[in-house]
Amino acid sequence: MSVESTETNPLRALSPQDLRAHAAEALTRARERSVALTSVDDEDLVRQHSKLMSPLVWDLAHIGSQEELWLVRDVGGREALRPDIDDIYDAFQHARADRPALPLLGPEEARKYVREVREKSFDILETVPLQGRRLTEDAFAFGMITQHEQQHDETMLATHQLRKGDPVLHAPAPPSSRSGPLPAEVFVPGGAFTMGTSAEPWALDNERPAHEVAVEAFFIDTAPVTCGAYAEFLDSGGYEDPRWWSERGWAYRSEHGIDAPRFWKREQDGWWRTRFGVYEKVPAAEPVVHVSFHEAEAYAAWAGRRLPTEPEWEKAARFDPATGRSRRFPWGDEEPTPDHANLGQRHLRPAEVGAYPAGVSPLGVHQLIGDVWEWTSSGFEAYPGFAAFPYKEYSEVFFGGDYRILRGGSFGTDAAAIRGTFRNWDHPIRRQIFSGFRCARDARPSEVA
Ligand code: AVJ
Ligand code: FE
Repeated sequence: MSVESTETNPLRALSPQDLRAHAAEALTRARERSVALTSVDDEDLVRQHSKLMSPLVWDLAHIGSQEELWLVRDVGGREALRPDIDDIYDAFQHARADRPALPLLGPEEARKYVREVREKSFDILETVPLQGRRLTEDAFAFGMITQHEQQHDETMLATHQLRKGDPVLHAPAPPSSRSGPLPAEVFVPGGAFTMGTSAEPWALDNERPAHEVAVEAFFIDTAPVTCGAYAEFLDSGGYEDPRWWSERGWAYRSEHGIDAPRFWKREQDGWWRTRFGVYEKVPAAEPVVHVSFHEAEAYAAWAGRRLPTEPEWEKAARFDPATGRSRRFPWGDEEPTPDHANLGQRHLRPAEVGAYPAGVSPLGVHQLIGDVWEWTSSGFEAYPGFAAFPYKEYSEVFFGGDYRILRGGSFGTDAAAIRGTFRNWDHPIRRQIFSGFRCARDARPSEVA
């Protein structure tokens, strides 16, 4: 089987002018979102809403700082605007919990700083040659910085979810199910497939290179595990029974008094949750969100199943049995549209299972992209042939650490920051992120045929 063809590189078809326009548009969309997420009272901007998160005003200036570093100084070769604040906004220098105590730029200063950096970036984007240097080939650095801003926008959205008080974010409800009843699981044939990418222009270093991976035949859930199914686990005493939990998971649950997904509360008439300041009944048909890896793993054990490995998840999402090729997205090679997936904070919640029939994979798996990040059982490791680019601190320093891979993006992930190959990772105890999961199981010999 051949590895992916470079014909699928969608930016190679653009003229240099169109490529510049495309990058400018992506940067602008990210900035509109950052502005929306930071259009809150100054007090809300500088406060630390949770020890797990930075003050929003840190994220904002950090977005500008990374952009200054890569687009203004490196790509543009221009002089530093604010070399004095490099340290404050270096995520490796200060843990989130310590960031409020730093001499941060104030709200107006931070807004002015990111505006000034952006003006210079646009100036550079207009004139810098988009060839001859790997950083600017396919406008990669502009894509990388767009994704960085969108990733912090998702982080800021998680901060909003932790914020107490009346709602400040508003969005229409996502579509309801547009499918009939779905089969519980989908069969994925065994054999090699192409994992990762060498052709995707804005793929980050950890997604590269494309390589063959063999996977045994398995079954994967057609859709993410719903709140309704998860509530059955809860209501049958699943959180009180160590049988379902790993040793670490049980210790974590016991030490932290974890007794339901984050933001859930048991009322007389069932489960309720707080969602961006709204208190509401938990919707049974929606994918469960705000669970840790340990909780996902315990649910899977209770259900007599397991979490998918990272290669299994990617094969379910990308493998086309008709051609043997791996697609960019489950639905094909086209960029996501609102019909394909619940992405980009267009809605402030996951959509019901069955809401995106246009986004289904060739094998029939639903909602792999959008709605909720999906925990896999895999740790974060380099692909064979990995090379850090353009800096070790994006991926390489995290390889082999205490992380689990999450795939597919959530309702809070922008289309610019997700694709079939995109890899996210976090500590197995994390659940303030928009994390859910689906289950898998080995195929029995009699089922392989
Ligand atoms: C890839 C989502 C784990 O948000 O910590 C942002 C992305 N890296 N700034 C994160 C990132 C540097 C990263 N994740
Ligand atoms: Fe960052």
